[in-house]
Amino acid sequence: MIIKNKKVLVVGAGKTGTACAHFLNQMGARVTLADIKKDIEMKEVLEKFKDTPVVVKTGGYPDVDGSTDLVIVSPGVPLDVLPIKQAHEKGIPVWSELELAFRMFNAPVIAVTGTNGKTTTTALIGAMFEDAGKPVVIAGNIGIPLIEKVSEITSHHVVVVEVSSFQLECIETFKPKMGIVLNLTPDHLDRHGTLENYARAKERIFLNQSQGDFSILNYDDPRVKKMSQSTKGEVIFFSIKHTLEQGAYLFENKIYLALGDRAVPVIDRKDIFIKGEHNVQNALAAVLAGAVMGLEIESMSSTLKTFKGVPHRLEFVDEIDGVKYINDSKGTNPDASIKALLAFDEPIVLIAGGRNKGSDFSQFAEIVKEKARAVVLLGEAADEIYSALKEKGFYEIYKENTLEEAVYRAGKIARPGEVVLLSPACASWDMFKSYEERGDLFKSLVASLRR
Ligand code: UMA
Repeated sequence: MIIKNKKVLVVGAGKTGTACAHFLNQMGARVTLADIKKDIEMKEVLEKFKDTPVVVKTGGYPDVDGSTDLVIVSPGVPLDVLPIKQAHEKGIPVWSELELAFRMFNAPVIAVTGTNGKTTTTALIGAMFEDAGKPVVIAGNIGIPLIEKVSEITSHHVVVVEVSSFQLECIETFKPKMGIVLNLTPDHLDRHGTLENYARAKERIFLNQSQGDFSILNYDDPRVKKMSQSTKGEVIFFSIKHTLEQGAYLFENKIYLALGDRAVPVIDRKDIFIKGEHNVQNALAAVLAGAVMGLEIESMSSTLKTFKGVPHRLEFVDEIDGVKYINDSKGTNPDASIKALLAFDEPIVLIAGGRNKGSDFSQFAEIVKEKARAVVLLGEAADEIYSALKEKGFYEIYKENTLEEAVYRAGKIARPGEVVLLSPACASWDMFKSYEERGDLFKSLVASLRR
């Protein structure tokens, strides 16, 4: 589609929407950027576009009539909002930013999705390419809209992009050279309704794949394994539990790569810098992706020894009076926080709670009982988590109103040799703009405990 002079409505004016509006305006489109937020909350956006032809509509959306050529929907905007419905009725294309960006460059894409681990895996694959001296662009749900990067991409680049179920819902031609699905556990059910719908959205990563493309799947996750039936790409599995004839697997605590007719060792599990079983899984997927795309084993193994992970994901903050403080603000669903809890041998004082995205907390409560000595709860879901914990017979629970109070409380309770872990099992949106804002505040509160 030629963008010049097209009338485009961009719905949602967060990171994605503003980046799309900026890009489309530069391409000569006639852009309206709309958001439900009122003027007062949109000062920055209004300021950014004030001297441009982009029309910023606040406090709601304009009607989509027959003169609109294209609607771009931000990932956080549900698809039942009026302008999207109107566009569908009139046969006007509705794309995610991922679809728009994909149409703007010509380079192979490695797309990573899954419920948990996708940010770490995306960053890890990106680091492997960087360390090997190959031109790479890293973007997507990781926090940098891909559209912001398209001008940098040449045909020599590899584009590593983290994609969410929300972004995949509105693709049309998006066709990654390599699609990776790491795992699938309940998340975003408030938006997708059922786990089946959520899985279907994730599976769209393979929608346009054909011969010559690769579908990398987790052999140990039955829902993900089953996706092998719905892709036309070449399926390659990774597994932590099974020795595979082809693919990447863990055997006697070593990562092996079996491509073609021989299996070669890549790295000892203990030498991988980022800890936890879930990170072995992420490493398996990354090694497989890198090897298929031509990276040397030695180079990937050296990256695995040095890659420090991503901020807000099991991020070490400080050790004060023998207590380690860990920021896992990216633990925005029970499964992610279970993985965080399991990554420690020390007793844990857990800070949890926030906005529940439709998850059930019973399994989370079981693991909390096993791994935590005390829990400090906050946010909208505090009562729900409280009940789930009590049901499992866990009573060492404190409730606080703010993150500040929660951190001070945790600092008081924690004994030398213990870990204070912020891993909320919930989204941040009841109290913060993003999990990044929540994690950053946690880090500065921990710093203030030192003073
Ligand atoms: N808005 C509306 N109408 C609505 C809902 C929201 O107008 O019905 C407006 C809000 O008022 C706000 C804007 O939309 O101004 C926010 O848009 P957005 O929620 O799509 O957020 P962005 O800032 O564009 O960030 C998005 C991703 N956010 C979500 O998917 C919720 C970011 O992923 C991503 O990093 C960024 O694009 C760049 O690609 C965050 C995330 O939480 C990290 N993702 C989920 C996850 O990882 O589990 C999917």
